[in-house]
Amino acid sequence: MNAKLQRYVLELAETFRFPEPVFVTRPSLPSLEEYMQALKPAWAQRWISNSGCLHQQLETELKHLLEVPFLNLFCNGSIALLIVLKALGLEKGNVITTPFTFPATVNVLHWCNLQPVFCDIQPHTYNLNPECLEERLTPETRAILPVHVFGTPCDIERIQSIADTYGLPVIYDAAHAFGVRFRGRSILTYGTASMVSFHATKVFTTAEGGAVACAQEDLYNRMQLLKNFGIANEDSVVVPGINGKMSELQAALGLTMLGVISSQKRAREHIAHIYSTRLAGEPGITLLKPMPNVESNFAYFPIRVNQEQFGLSRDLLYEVMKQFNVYCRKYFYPLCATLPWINELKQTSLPEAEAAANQVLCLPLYSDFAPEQASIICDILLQIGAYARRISL
Ligand code: T4K
Repeated sequence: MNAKLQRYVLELAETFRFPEPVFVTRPSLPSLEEYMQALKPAWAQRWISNSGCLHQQLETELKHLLEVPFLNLFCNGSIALLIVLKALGLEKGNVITTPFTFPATVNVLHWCNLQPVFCDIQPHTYNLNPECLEERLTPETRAILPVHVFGTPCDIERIQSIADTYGLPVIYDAAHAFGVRFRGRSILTYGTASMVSFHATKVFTTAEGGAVACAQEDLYNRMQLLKNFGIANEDSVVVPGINGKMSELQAALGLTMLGVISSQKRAREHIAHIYSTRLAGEPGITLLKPMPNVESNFAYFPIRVNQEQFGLSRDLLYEVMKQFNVYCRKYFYPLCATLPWINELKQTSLPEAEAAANQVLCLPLYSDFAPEQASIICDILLQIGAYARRISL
């Protein structure tokens, strides 16, 4: 870091450094007493996994809340995605997906012996660009796996129309999209199936966990078998399944979260509003624009940093923020197309995804993050940017 900037950062940190580390997210947990209360039925029955009463209750409640015909719970989102691909019989060939995602999306394809074929992204949503989709189709294409990145819905209608033309299933990685609605409908009702993650960093959490929503009962039943070793009954094991089950301890946490998700969402919205208002118009910082017909879940707050206009690169800003005890995240860097076991960049030009991977930074956003803290983050960003431009780093 340039010596002048370092001196300025140290000076500014005397006023603005947070006493405790501020992470990109934190799970908002119920009290321990509430959690213990929720666990009581499992303890009473000494039934702590394998579709116990809490698991059943959570599955039913989430199915209603998320307005989906069928919903299957899993031990985590990655296994959920793996199992839905297996349940759809996708075992070889190509799957078109986005490179701008968490490694889980493409690693799951790798585990299923499916070759990811990357499609570039739309710069204004960070989602797979359907305009590039058709040119990536080949006779080897078996499915489309788009991601609702940061909870922003993909161009669902265009993707579905291409999928229908070529008779392909669309499996949405909706890991970030719990509770998002598009055109008055739950986002999870679109496509052949959607996977949502309940990891500790997500807006609805079971510590580790996830679910797949789908409209077909037979797909639900196949996933049911695959997540329980393929066991149909005590005398027959009918498919080579795996253990993908959610435990009662996870389900109990989920049940306690159900009562607070609306208020938590309002709190996140308030933080997002502070960031949006204060950072709008800042040179070199681009925010995601709210989309029409979308009810957001305010899961992430990505900003895009243009080095020339802001004065600092995204990577330098990330380092500078650490000096204020603020741990932002470079979601999603490195680009999945560059992972050594995937390395598809050689064949594909992905300029928008590469630029996003080098410029996007997620700011802290969670429901008990104080609005005053969000304001301080804005103060830091604005002052650092103004200084960097003044001394033209
Ligand atoms: N598809 C997509 C598009 C995904 O983004 C993900 C997961 C998946 C699929 C797979 O779903 P799961 O199999 O995970 O259900 C985090 C999460 O681990 C990961 O679930 C998530 N996406 C990804 C976007 O974020 P990391 O490597 O950033 O996690 P970590 O442990 O560094 O946590 C981030 C921050 O959260 C920490 O700095 C502090 C805070 N934190 C974390 C944990 C675990 C807490 O405050 N408490 C905690 O318990 O990946």
